[in-house]
Amino acid sequence: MTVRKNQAQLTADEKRRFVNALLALKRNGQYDSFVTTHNAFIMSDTDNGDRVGHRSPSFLPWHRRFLIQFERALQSVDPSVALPYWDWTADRTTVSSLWAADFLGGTGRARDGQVMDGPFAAASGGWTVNVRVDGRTFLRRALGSGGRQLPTKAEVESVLAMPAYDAPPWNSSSDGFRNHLEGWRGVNLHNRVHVWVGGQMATGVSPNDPVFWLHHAFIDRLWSEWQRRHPDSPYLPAAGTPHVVDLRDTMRPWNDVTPADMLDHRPYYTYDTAA
Ligand SMILES: [Cu+2]
Repeated sequence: MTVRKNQAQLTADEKRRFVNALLALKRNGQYDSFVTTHNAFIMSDTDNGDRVGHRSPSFLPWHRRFLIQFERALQSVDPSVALPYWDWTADRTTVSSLWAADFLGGTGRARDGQVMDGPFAAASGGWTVNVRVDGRTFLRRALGSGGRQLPTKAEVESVLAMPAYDAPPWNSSSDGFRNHLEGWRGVNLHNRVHVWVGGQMATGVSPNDPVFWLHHAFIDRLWSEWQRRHPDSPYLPAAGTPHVVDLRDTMRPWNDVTPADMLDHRPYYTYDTAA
C-alpha cells in the first residue's frame, strides 16, 4: 500500500531511496517524458480553447493521474517508494531540510541560478536538463527571491473554506476553490509556490525540478482535505461544457480516465496523517 508522507518526516533511508529512484528514471529516459508531457499541456491549455491540465476544472484530477503514473514509475524501480508531500505552510524557509544536500539540494548561486549541491546539481552528472525552453542544461533555483513569501496556513484555510469546486467560465478567471487553489485568482497558492522556487519550476518545464512532485502532492492533499470539509460539493461542471473536461469526460493524454475516476485517492494511496 502506498502511503504518502510529509517530506519533513522521511528517514534518511527513505530520502535516499526516493532520490535513487528519481535518478534511475532520469537515466532510463522515463523522467524526461513526464517533463515533455507537462510542457505540452502547459503550452496547449488556453482560457478560451481546450484546456485539460491547467486553468480548468480538471487541473486537480489531471495532476492526480499524472502523479499516480509517476509514482508507479518510481515504484517500478523501488517498490518501497511513495511520493512525499511538501507542506510549504510549515516548511517555508530556504533552510528547511527539504533543501539539504542529502535530499533536493539548495538554492541556485547568484550568478546563473545554478544549483550547486545535492543529487540534482549539474556537477553530480546525473541530472542534465534535456527538455528545456532555453540553452541552459543545469538545474536552476532562486528560492524566495521573487519577494513574495510562501502561502500561509491562514491563506490555505481561506481557500479550503470555499464551498464551490469551480465556476463558469471554468478558466483562469473563475471564482471557486479550484482556481483559488491553482492561484490565478485571489491569495494564490499553487502558482505562487512555483514562482517562489524559481528556475525551471517557474516555467512550463517545471517537472525538471524534483520538488515539482512534492509540491503537487501537497496540492493534491489539499484537494482531499477540501472534499472532507465539503462532502456535498461535487466536481463541476457535470456535463455538456465545450472545451472543458466534464465529470465523466475522458482526459487527454490517457483517454481512459475521467475526473469521476480520480475523485477518491484511497484506491491508489493514503496519507501518513488524516487529511
Ligand atoms: Cu504546478
